[in-house]
Amino acid sequence: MFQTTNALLQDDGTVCPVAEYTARLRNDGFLIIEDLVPELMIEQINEELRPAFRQTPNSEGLFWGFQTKRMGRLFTKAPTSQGLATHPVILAIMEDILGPNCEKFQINLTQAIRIEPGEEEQVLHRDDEMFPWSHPGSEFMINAMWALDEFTAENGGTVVWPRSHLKPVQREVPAEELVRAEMKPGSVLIWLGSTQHGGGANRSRKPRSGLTISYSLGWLRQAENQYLAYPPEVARQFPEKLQELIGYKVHRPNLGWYEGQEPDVLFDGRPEALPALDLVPRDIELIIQEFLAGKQVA
Ligand SMILES: O=C(O)CCC(=O)C(=O)O
Ligand SMILES: [Fe+2]
Repeated sequence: MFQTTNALLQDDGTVCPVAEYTARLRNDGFLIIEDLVPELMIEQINEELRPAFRQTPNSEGLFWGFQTKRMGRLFTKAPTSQGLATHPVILAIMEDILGPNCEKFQINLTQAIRIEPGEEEQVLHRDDEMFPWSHPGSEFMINAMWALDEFTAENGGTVVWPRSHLKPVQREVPAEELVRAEMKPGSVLIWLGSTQHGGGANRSRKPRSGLTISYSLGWLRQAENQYLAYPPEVARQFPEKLQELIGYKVHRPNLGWYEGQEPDVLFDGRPEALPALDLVPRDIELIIQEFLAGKQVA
């Protein structure tokens, strides 16, 4: 795919309307993109996740639920999910909304969520409530939920309160104001960190599985500790863009270095005695240069 500022030219010659997507996201607080990846890719991910789901116990907690399975570290458990994380349409949306407020955005977490039959509705929440900041204001997190099974109103399709990114937090909302995400495997539901939503109750007889990958401003703490989830010996196998997204590149200026270097030096072994480098953006370098030049003249 070829990226312009607000559209992506896709391999089949059609244009993907990123600007339209982000306009809807900013307006409604959420967006569903149908069939963004082929169902075959999702089948592959389901296959890769099968053993891990089998070993994962139900979560325990009033927020995470007792009839729900949740697991992280998805890029190793299901390597095919790496392609969801770096999907050009998703990255273009993140760049448009998060990009202006950071040097680079990052992955905040990966989580496969299987809502089992009988699970109750999750309490409505904003995903970014852990940050001491208020809304409406700028966004610092965005979530992408990929359907691994068909999502329906009955089986636990994510419950979203449209335009709630502009409203105070409210845990009880009249049912007619809520929408339930209904989508096929391969479709993705995207919502802002400030949009109020929750997992749906599963009144069906089969589990509902989804795969979330959330993204945040590159200078925030990540929810899932990416360096423990993917230590250097694991991350060195990943595509370069994914390495950057999980945090193996410095967020300029100076956030996240290792021995004063880009952390991805660790992929080449552990070199001794590295020189500490200025890991600052070009504009800061120029300010320092100008300041020093001025001092010489004086
Ligand atoms: O599983 C879902 O549909 C949403 C879950 C959710 O919002 C969360 O756990 O933060
Ligand atoms: Fe959530």
